Formats: sequence, structure tokens, C-alpha cells
Amino acid sequence: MHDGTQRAIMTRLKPFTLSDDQDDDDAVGGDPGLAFKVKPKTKKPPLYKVMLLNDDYTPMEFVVHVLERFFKMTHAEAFEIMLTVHKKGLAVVGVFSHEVAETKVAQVMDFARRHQHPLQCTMEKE
Ligand code: TYC
Repeated sequence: MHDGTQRAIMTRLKPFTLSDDQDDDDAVGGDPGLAFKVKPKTKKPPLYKVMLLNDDYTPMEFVVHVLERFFKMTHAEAFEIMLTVHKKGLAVVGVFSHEVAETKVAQVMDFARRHQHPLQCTMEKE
């Protein structure tokens, strides 16, 4: 699950009669009351927004560096997103699988802690 693989779902059909559904293309077996079809169902894995939160102490240049380093942004992109966080309080900096989002959050939080900045990074299901 959660990996985009196909799951076969057994779907019960209404008993069919001669007047409807005469092609029998979705019926398996001879007993109408026990007719099933196999419906392949694709399930997309959930995605998670990774967000940076504003604070009054983390230097702007540090946030720009974080965005370049961990989110592969250009300097111009990073500067723009940093300013959005500074003005609005937070911004989504990327959307990832659960595992990648968790790794990004941990990397940013660890990097900020090591540099003694209070920068906060969180994730939320999209
Ligand atoms: N508000 C900070 C300052 O004025 C800059 C900042 C931007 C901090 C974005 C955190 O996620 C952040 N130095």
C-alpha cells in the first residue's frame, strides 16, 4: 500500500438477467447471485507539504542557505520564499512523499539546531 501498486478489489455485482448486461463481460462464473468482477484500483500515495515557519531570530541568509541546500532552490527562488515566510509567517517549501518529507524536516531541524537558530520546519498531509 501507499506505493502506487494496483490492488484487486472484488466488487459484488447485482444479479443479472437476460434483459440487462447481456454481454457478460464482467461476470465470472455461472451463478448470477455470485457474480463478481475484479476492478483494478490504483491508489496514489499521500503527499506531504513541508513548511518553514517564521521567527524573529533566525538570520535571513541562514534561511536562504537552508532553502538552497535542502530544497535545491536557486538563490533567487530561495530569497523569494524566505521573504514570503518572513512576511506571511510560513510558506510551503516543497511537497514530497511521507518518507522524503520526514527526512527534509529532520535535516532542516538538525541543521538549525547545530547553528543554534530557532528555525522551525514542519510537515502536513496535503
Ligand atoms: N524573520 C527573520 C528575521 O527577520 C527571518 C526569517 C525568515 C526567519 C524565514 C525564519 O523561516 C524564516 N531575521
